[in-house]
Amino acid sequence: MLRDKIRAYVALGSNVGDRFANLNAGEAAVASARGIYLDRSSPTYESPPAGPGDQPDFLNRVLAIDTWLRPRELLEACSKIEKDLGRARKKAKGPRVIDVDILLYGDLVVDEADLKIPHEALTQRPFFLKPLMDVAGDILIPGEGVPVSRVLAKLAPYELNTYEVSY
Ligand code: PH2
Ligand code: MG
Ligand code: MG
Repeated sequence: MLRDKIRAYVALGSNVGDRFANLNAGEAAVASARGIYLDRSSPTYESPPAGPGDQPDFLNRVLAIDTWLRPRELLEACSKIEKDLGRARKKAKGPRVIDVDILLYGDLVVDEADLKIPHEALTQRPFFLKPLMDVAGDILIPGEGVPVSRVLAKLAPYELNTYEVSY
């Protein structure tokens, strides 16, 4: 049976090598993956590392996709793209050539050991929320019932340190 397509949002991150080229390669790989249609791509943002601070600044971008893949199939597709682009699994939250994270999958909420949707850090990370707003508008975050703008406003008293860049 044919499956419906689901609107999902995927975040790209890189802080090793030619970060901008790495995001472009990640985006191209997402666009050409089976079962994924790339609809929109956000501007690119630069920010200091969240988590361990002894690593270079990151570039991040968010992609709006339509996908016929189920959540776990999408996760596998993201991991495959990371592997194909030379990502080595090392330190948690450490430096990486490319990170491909599922932020949202329709209005689905998944809370499993190896798969959390929405992304477990979505509401703490301006480098996810700002580009998400760019491609999704002010959508409600599934499970939270709160619009992206409200979450960003709560983070605003702190230095957001997340700036749009172009190379
Ligand atoms: N990803 C991490 C850890 N820290 N910091 C920024 N600024 N951007 C990221 O994408 C990022 C991070 C682990 O995935
Ligand atoms: Mg990540
Ligand atoms: Mg990841």
